[in-house]
Amino acid sequence: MAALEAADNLDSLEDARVRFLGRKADLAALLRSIAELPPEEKKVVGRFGNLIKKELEALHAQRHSALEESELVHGLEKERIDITLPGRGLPLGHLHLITQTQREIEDIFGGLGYEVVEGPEVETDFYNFTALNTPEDHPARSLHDTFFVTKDVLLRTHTSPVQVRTMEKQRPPVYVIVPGKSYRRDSDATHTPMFHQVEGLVVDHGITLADLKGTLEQFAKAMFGEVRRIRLRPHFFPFTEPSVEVDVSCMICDGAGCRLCKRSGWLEILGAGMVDPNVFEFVGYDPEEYTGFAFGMGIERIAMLKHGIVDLRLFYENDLRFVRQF
Ligand code: 2U9
Repeated sequence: MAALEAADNLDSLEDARVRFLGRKADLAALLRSIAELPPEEKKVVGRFGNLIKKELEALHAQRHSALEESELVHGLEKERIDITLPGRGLPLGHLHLITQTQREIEDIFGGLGYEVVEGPEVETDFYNFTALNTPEDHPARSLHDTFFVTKDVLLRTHTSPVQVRTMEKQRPPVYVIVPGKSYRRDSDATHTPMFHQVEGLVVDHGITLADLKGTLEQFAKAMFGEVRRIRLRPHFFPFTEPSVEVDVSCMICDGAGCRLCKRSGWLEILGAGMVDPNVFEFVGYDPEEYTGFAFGMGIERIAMLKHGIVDLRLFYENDLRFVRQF
């Protein structure tokens, strides 16, 4: 009984059980020997032997459940966790500034009811140039300016072929913006061979240059601030007539003139114009029934102006000190 009491864990309790209650214990031997005792001793030894055995077994059972309970409590205590501690944070990346800026532009035009459309980056000469009213001898069609895959297949130089494909597929009204990568054989501080554009196209009854101006003014204000103004300067593109370049009032000096805007008070943000009737002919729209406007902007340029980034190449060097700032 002292050995069972002294056991302070389930292992030493089991040792004590084997020693005093096991098949090889003195008590077991005593109980086995009863058969050979004279009849008058059998009764006494049998009664006391079994009494001792029952008492030891009862004590063992009691100690066993007590130790089991305390080992459980001890184990739970050891495994206790403080659920009020803050969790370990997982390092989480974020979208590249070009993607963020693209999404911001998409959201602004999305709010004006435009649909976002995407298309192939490898294009045919027809969709990239011919259908966009670009003459056979235009410099953009030269090996010097465009990445050609074969004589008739090339890397698109703008996202405009997607608008051509869209018009082939559906009748007006068309209100779409087309974001995506474009490719030109150009590489210096202000040009990379791959860059990102967002272009827009509207075709409907009675669309005028006033609709274009109002739309781009709303865009400039949403992107660069409510106080911004825009101005349109005459320009030329093969696919629009008339064509314009669009400036926004400088966000540093608000038009007064500073280093960023080279004293002019204005910053060029995009090109635009009324869709040339020849383009409508190529996709089977009646230019007597419909008019439309189109515009195009470089996402890199918009992001640089908005965030004061001075070198285009920073976007593609993957230096995390740059990338993490936005
Ligand atoms: C169709 C008809 C007309 C898209 C247009 C521009 C003017 C333009 C440049 C801005 C900077 C390209 O990224 S950039 O170098 N784009 O100035 N883009 S109008 O006109 C279209 C497009 C499709 C069917």
